[in-house]
Amino acid sequence: MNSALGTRRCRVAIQATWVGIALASCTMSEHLPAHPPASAIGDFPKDPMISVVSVSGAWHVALRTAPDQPPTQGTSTADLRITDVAGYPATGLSVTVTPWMPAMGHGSDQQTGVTPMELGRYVVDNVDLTMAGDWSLKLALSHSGTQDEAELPIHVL
Ligand SMILES: [Cu+2]
Repeated sequence: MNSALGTRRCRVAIQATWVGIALASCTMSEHLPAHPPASAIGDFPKDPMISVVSVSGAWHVALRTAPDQPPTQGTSTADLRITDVAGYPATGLSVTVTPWMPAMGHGSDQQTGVTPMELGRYVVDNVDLTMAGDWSLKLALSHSGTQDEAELPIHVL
């Protein structure tokens, strides 16, 4: 028995196992994301749909939406790009986002998830706009213990 050959066979078998696992996980991932992770979403429109200034005046917030801008009824992803008054990216903010329909006094059943990205960019998953009409995204912004708010009006088609 050639032991070197035996070792090689074993190594090939291990590699084949890993390839099998990799293939299996690739196949599985095709079925996963109804809501892909924020980090996987790159395609927002070049121009923001709207830009607002926070209540205190400290932050400028630009909103983009995907897959449609303006968003259609259903679940969207929002991209917030936040800068300070001098135009520098606002990194390290704590951001929460609540969809709200002011005229009807209700929000949505789903909770949004906010993922901080590079350069003052915050991607908001699971923005569930359950009806057509006028909504607003209510933002709570917290930085170094200072609280602030902003509101982004959205007309949902
Ligand atoms: Cu409503």
